Amino acid sequence: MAIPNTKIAEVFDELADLLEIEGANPFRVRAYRNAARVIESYPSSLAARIEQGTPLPRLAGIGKDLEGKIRIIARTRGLPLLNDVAKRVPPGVRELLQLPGLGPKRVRALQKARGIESLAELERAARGQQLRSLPGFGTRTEEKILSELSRRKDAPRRFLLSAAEQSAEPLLAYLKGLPGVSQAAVAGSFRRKRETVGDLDLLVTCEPGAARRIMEGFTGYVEVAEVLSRGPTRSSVRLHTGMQIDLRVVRKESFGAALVYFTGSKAHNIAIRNLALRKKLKINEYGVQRGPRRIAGTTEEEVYRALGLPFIEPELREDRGELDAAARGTLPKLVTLEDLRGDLHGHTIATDGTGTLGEMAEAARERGYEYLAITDHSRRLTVAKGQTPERLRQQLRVIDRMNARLANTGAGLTLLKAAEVDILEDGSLDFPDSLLSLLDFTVCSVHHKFELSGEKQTERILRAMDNPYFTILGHPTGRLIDRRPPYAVDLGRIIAGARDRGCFLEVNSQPDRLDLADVYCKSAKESGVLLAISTDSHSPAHLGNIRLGLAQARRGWLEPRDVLNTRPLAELRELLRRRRPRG
Ligand code: DGT
Ligand code: CA
Ligand code: CA
Ligand code: ZN
Repeated sequence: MAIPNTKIAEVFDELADLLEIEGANPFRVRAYRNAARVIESYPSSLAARIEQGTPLPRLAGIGKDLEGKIRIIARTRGLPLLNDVAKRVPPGVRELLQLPGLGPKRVRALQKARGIESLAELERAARGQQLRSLPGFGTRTEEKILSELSRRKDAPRRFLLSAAEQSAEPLLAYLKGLPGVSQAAVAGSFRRKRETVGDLDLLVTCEPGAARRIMEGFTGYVEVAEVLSRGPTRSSVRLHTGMQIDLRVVRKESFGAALVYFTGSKAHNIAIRNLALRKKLKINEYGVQRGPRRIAGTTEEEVYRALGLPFIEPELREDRGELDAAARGTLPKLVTLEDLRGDLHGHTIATDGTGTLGEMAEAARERGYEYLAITDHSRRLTVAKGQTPERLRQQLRVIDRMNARLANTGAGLTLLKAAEVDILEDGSLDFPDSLLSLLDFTVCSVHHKFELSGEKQTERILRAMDNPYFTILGHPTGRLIDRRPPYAVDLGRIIAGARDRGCFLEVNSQPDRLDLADVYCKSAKESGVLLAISTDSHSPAHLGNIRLGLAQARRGWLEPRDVLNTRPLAELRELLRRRRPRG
């Protein structure tokens, strides 16, 4: 599998960070950072081109030298230069970078002026009030560092699903490539696609006698920072990213039972164990037994069948009614990536995106989409270059021309004319109806006044929904996972309000938003409110985040019919228009 552009960009970003900490020439640092931005927003896979032997496109600021490095990264997933630099920077210093608010500049200052080379040394210095006098720091920074350090100690660290993927996918590929490995899978919360993951639980089966060498291969993986335990069938390591991994080698005839057990959740496991007891069966990670006889264990299907149940998708295994539904034959047929015909939330360079209209369209076409909505920001959001009515009108003309061209070339893609319109404090929308009426639909979002009381915030959004040009509520709670709590809002009333008015709710796929969260997706579905699974892309590459919103939707039991963007274009247009005044 070709390495994605975002991963290539990460290598350059890390290189830039480390060089900056070392005090390298600022132009050199900037060149790597610039390369990272250009690469991550390039709409198609550079590594795939390299694999196919297609010449690389001309990329702004990327000359022969950088191109050579891109080729090395694409081929080896690494860069010798980065390894060299990484060896020169102490690992403790690299860890400092993980604290929010500590970029390479500050890390360099800490190291140079205070000799701080680890989190422990940082804590000592902050407690001794030795940071506040550093240029660019101050009392507040010092306090923030202390509170962040104590937060990390209290809360066991969890990783965003997207970050967990970056550890899990290459490791899984590596394990599959080890001699003697037959099957390998990630279980645990990662497989259930929870929005955050505590640790990764890996399972492999192997040929007889290979277990020991596989364990050696695992603990010798290049990303391993620390081996926590090592045994013949189970080992644990911590990667440089901080992610902990448990690997278990299981027998082929137990793979299904182990997969069920270690996929969990714990609550689901307990529920199926109770069900098994009622059926006079015994279930554990080795298999299902009736008396002395083993009746299942090789595959998950077999294990569930032994319990009298159909296969239950991992995303549903949370003991939220899935066993009853399975027993009654009413499990949802979950929406899949193939069901999604387009994306209803994307930004361009007209506001805070990094891709042009053409680049966004090309990326959507490459995904085989029927439609992509362009939803640049409305004027209030000045930090994101929100568009004036004049600029929006201009953009609509460009979209018309582009659609004509797309139609002529038989691209099969239509750009939808939309905007992400701010919901103002009084519940009015940031553009006049006369302008909104020119759009195919709107995504309406709260971007300020997060601190309103629950009552006021709920009223504000419901009032906005009263406007017939309100179509989809964008990122409905405003939360940023682990960074910003949802604003106070009564989602029960919002869901009922959306149903009564015929509005839709968004499942925003940004890795740290995933908003609406799974349980609210389920209540919306049960109320008959359709959801839009959207990326809120700010670059062509972000269109790929759709898998994360999809995961949240599947955890919310959504089927294709519950999702707005499974509709073919003509049907979608009908739905988007249904609240509007005729004429
Ligand atoms: P995480 O890592 O906190 O994101 O969540 P999980 O679900 O991956 O939990 P983890 O890593 O502690 O354990 C993996 C699976 O192993 C878990 O989903 C279910 C199973 N498991 C762990 N402990 C227990 C237990 O005490 N009882 C049962 N029945 N299953 C357990
Ligand atoms: Ca886990
Ligand atoms: Ca675990
Ligand atoms: Zn947006």
